[in-house]
Amino acid sequence: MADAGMLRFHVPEPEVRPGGTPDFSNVTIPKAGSVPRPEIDVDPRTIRDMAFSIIRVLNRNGEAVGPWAGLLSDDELLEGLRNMMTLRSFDQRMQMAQRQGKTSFYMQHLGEEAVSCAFRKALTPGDMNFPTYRQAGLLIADGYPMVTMMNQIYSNEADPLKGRQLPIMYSSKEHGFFSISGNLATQYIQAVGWAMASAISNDSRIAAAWIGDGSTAESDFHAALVFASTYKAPVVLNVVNNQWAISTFQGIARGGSGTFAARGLGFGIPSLRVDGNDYLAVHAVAKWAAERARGNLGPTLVEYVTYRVGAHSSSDDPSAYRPKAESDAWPLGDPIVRLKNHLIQRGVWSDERHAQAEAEILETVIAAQKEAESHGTLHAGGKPSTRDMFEGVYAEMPPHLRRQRQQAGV
Ligand SMILES: Cc1ncc(C[n+]2csc(CCOP(=O)(O)OP(=O)(O)O)c2C)c(N)n1
Ligand SMILES: [Mg+2]
Repeated sequence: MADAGMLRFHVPEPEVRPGGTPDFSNVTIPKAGSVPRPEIDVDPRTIRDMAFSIIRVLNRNGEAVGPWAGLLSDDELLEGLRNMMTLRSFDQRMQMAQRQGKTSFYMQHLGEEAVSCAFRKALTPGDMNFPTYRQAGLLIADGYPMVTMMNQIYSNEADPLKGRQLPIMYSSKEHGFFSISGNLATQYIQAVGWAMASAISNDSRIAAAWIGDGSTAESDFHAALVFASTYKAPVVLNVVNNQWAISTFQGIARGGSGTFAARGLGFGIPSLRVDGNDYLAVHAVAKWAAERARGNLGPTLVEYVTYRVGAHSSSDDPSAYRPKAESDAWPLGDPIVRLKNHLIQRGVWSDERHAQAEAEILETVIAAQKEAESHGTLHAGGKPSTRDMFEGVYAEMPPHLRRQRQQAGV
């Protein structure tokens, strides 16, 4: 019997803390190829169990199996591998640049490269992503110049945003990448609104919303689901569950819902979970969801099950809140290694070619870095002009800003 008069509330705790042995035995991993692929106009009530399973294509032997396999050619897969390797190499160099004081701040994607790189390939030019800081792969996979990204990271004279944004908070309309906002979950309501506007203007462009596990606790996430489901907005609702929200484990934001995908069920939104470290599975599910959106079938909620191997940001030390070897114990492996093994298994790749590609990519990233550094870094060389701070925000500059500009003498 409950204690009469003694009320308690419940604070979920991670299974293991620093010093403990990592344990993911509670993460149920279905066999690759075992989850069916429904028609895109499926009645969401008939696929509720998909919100509790995990769609996987690549098996332990590196083979692509099951109904979600077979969409990508050798060349497309090789390009996917190259994009993920480029993102990883880019991250390594920029993380190092942060340590060298060339930028104030950096956030990497280590272990999560497949999510954004594969998703990008399921979209059509003109579609609009509303990303967080953990989806630079959308830009890399779309051919956005690395040197432009670096110019912004360094806040140098060639920074396309002229020092008015945090480093890594990119923006590119041409590449379907809405300006990143540090205010998390705003991406969800904005994506749904953009998608509705696209439909209102009889356009064919769809939107993609992005959010992390932790940020689904924000009310914007839930408000966006109301609008998306009621109006059947042409949007793909992505939740990247990388197990951590800085030092808070995913169980806090997930609460009693079992999975993040299950959050969509109460709204009648088809909700799937996918192995976020499986390039082929991510791409196939993204394509399925994008086709639904473009076919006026409404939103799809997709939970990418992955793991944040690196620190949250350059300001974070994960050893304070999780066991050091936890990422090694993560049961879904590494996305680059898994795609590499698949390509070797297909007979179009080898360890030697991989090592060679790694060296070539590093060379390309270093060349871009040299070029960016010729335009300046945080504490050295060219900077955006002080005048830029006052431009480009208001159509007509308000009097207080005019006064400040005069005082600054620019
Ligand atoms: C609305 C809002 N609240 C708090 C923060 C501070 N903050 C920055 S990142 C972060 C954790 C987000 O975790 P998650 O959503 O899981 O994304 P991840 O970093 O794991 O990709 C928090 C709380 C913020 N940026 N915006
Ligand atoms: Mg997270």
